[in-house]
Amino acid sequence: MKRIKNGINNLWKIIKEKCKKMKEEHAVRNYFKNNVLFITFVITGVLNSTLLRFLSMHTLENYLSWKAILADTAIVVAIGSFGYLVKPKRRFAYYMGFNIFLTAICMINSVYYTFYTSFASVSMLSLTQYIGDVGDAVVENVIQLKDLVYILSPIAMIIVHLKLKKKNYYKKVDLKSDRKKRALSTLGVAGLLGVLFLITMSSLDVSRFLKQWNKEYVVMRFGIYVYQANDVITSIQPKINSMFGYDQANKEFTEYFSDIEPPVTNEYTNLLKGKNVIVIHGESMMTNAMELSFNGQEVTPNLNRLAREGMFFNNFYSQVSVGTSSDSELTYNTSLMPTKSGTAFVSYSDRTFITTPKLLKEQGYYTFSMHANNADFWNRRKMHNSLGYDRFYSKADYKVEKENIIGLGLSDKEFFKQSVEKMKKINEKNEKWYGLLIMLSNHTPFSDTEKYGEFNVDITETITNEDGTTEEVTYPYMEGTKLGNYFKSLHYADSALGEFMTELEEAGLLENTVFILYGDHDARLPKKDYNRLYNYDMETHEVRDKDDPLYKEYDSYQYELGRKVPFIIWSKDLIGTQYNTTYSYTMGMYDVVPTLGNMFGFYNPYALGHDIFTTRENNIVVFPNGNWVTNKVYYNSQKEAYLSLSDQPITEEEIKKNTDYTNKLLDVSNNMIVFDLLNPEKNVNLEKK
Ligand code: GP9
Ligand code: MN
Repeated sequence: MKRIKNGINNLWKIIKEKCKKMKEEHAVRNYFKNNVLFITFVITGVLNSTLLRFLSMHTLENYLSWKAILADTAIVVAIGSFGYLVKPKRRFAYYMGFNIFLTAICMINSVYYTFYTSFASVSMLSLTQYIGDVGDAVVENVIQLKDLVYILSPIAMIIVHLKLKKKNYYKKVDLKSDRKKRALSTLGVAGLLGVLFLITMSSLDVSRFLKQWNKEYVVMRFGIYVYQANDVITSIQPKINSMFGYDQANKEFTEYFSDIEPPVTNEYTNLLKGKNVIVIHGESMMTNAMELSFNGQEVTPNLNRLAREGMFFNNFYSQVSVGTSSDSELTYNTSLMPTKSGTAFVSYSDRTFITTPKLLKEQGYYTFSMHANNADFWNRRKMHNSLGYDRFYSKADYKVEKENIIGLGLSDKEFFKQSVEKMKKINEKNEKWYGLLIMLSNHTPFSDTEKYGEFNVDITETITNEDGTTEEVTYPYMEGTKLGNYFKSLHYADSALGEFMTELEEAGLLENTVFILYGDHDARLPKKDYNRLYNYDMETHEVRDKDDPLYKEYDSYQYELGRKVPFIIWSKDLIGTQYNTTYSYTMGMYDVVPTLGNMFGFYNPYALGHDIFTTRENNIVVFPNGNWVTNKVYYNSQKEAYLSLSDQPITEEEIKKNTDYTNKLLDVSNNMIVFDLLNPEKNVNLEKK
């Protein structure tokens, strides 16, 4: 301890002496005097990046985000340090070149942000031809004043340069110290700033940086320069991934599909052919919440009604990876699994996909998708085009007023209301249509509780006193927990769904229409909250604690199996028929394409899932992490352990067979996307089945 104290004292002494010496030698003043060009370069570069953030994202979080300034400074100082290696005569050219480059990054992103409320990506360069007719942000003038302000930076550089030239600065400047030393010490400062930045990074920062799709967040925390450099790397990576191993991948792909049986007909074949379709992407909707009531009030009365009146698949799993919502959309539309690295929506949006909208278009359908969030979120602007939607209605197509915002953006109630108006027009113009509506309000962290409306997640009872008077007593239950807030949020989303159904009915849009709903993924809620939920004793109004013999642990298996999401097919014509029932087959998102294909009369020969009415009890659902589940067993590949789900015996052979099947399927799926194997121009062996 004493040693450390002494050490600190010594260090402090050295710093003090150094400072004193510097003061005597006017070191700071001299440094500024001798490095005017470099300093101008750094200040203008950092200022431009900061201006871009401030003029684009108007949130307090952004204004206060100092991390981005740190990262920008580190980058600009690092670039600037190499300027010292350049001969003084050429030094201005070096700094000016980079200044123009950095200014261009800011300007392009500024214009891009005005159009798309997001930041530019080199992978989007091919899309610039559509800039005029995106219809997403109707802007009278492409370039606005705020996009031009960045030009002040090169102007400042030129002015400074001319002044320095006049003073003969370039002839004097290098006499004092040698170039290499200056370059190295400046690079050292950049490195130090970089390290300082790295240690302030949170795990959320790291994960968002690696995924790169939440562009606003990355720019807010890392600054535009780091964002753009990372963007170049993530845009190139898929190209590198697809450079090696094509032949092997194609061979395995051909073999895999030569073993697949052609579809067979059953009592569901063509059952829904020719009907209009409304698909609801139910953000974070989970099946287990459908079974719950608080104080006699169901969490999801409308979902439950749809489930009661339609075809309800209550053993249905989403199969997402890090791409969450987008992975769900991918698998729902294509019957392919998420990619092993990156996300298909962001890294592989230019690949060829065989999709439900494309196949329905062959039957004369008009296809559209609607989502009131920013179109670039998850790269949907590009990807929904690749998936075959004729039109993607995004945030810019909706009136988003402040009082209608919940969580990430426009509230579901308002989203549905405005969507119905658009759908009425679509219905007038098109004989048959298919539309996907992506919900938004029920999104983590479920903290906008005051906007969800009243839903009591504690237990309230009316008790009668001895004197005959009554009073209401509330027992603490789920109030204040994340799961409790989730129920409130879900109850809101459910009521939005209810209002939507009423609006559709009033608009006559439910006639000859099939209503399909899927939960996109689970809500990633804490296990401890489930333990509280399932260990509440309604008699004693106590939550059993862990030591209680009646305490039932919600273990990791239950948690994983509890991540089921609803899948419902509802149509007025199905109510009361033999089809109007609950199906408990183990089913995954990748089974939707073949199952709907059978019912609507289309066929995707490269689907990885199955028609559930053909496989029935014999289905298997694989997960991107290598886990899998059947009606009999759930297998966890990380633990290499399983949980039996029936009384039937499970053999080692069976486990191995299913694990091999899972690994093969994941490989083939990944290769199909990475090597673009469904693109007839790239895969000559591709024969239309
Ligand atoms: C964003 C929304 C949410 O537009 O779909 O995406 P998620 O965070 O669930 O992947
Ligand atoms: Mn989602």
